[in-house]
Amino acid sequence: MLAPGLAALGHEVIGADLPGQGAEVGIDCTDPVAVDALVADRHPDAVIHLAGISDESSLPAALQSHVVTTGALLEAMVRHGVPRIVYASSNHAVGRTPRAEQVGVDVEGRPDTFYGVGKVASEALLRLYVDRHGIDAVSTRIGSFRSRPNSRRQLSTWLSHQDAIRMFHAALTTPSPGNAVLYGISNNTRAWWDLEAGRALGYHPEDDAERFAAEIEAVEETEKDRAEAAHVGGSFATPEIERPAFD
Ligand code: 15L
Repeated sequence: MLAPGLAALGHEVIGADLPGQGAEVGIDCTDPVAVDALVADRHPDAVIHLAGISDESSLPAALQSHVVTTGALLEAMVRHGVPRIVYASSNHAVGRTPRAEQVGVDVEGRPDTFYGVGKVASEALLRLYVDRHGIDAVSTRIGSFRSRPNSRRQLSTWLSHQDAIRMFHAALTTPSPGNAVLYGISNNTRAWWDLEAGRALGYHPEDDAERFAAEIEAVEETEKDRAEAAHVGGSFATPEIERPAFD
């Protein structure tokens, strides 16, 4: 979805994924040697890092999947002079934050899962490389990336496909962001994450989950809906997802 969307805005996109997944380049981003060879060979202007387990896992798997991949990409970028990375972080980096009117990008890292820990640690790694090497890094704390919202929580957290394209385009093209963080949600009437940081970077979302509200609210509110409403991270901040750190 993202690759053709960015191509339509004039970007030349090289897609990379695990071998056998149908991407132009088959690569395991946890392998720093392979990542280095790819960056040296194709020398992109920027990296968009979407690789990683998108759900909860063991602690070692989360660290490998989120932090080691980010480290491999950053090392290769610095070695080969690639100046910018846009990172798919997540709302789960701050998922244990109680729901408030507006959650800004400056709230403390407060993960709700090992997945969230991986995102906080990756954001910290980006910060280190910005400070050490002067690269630009934009962490997009993505909400619920879906073709449409499917729950009460997602009336607040939805990120539409078209807004995701707008968001990554802005993060790639905004002048000199340094180390920046934004919330990756659409222009939702019920948003509780502050969109100002994104707007300052040129991200102007156009979709609003509200047009699905009547349909979603026609179904009776469940216990799960109520539990999801307590914290930013929704179900990731409930006891059902808790698991031991090690398999
Ligand atoms: C995420 O970061 C996850 O990758 C996805 O599975 C959803 O849980 C999403 O956040 C969300 O919060 O809705």
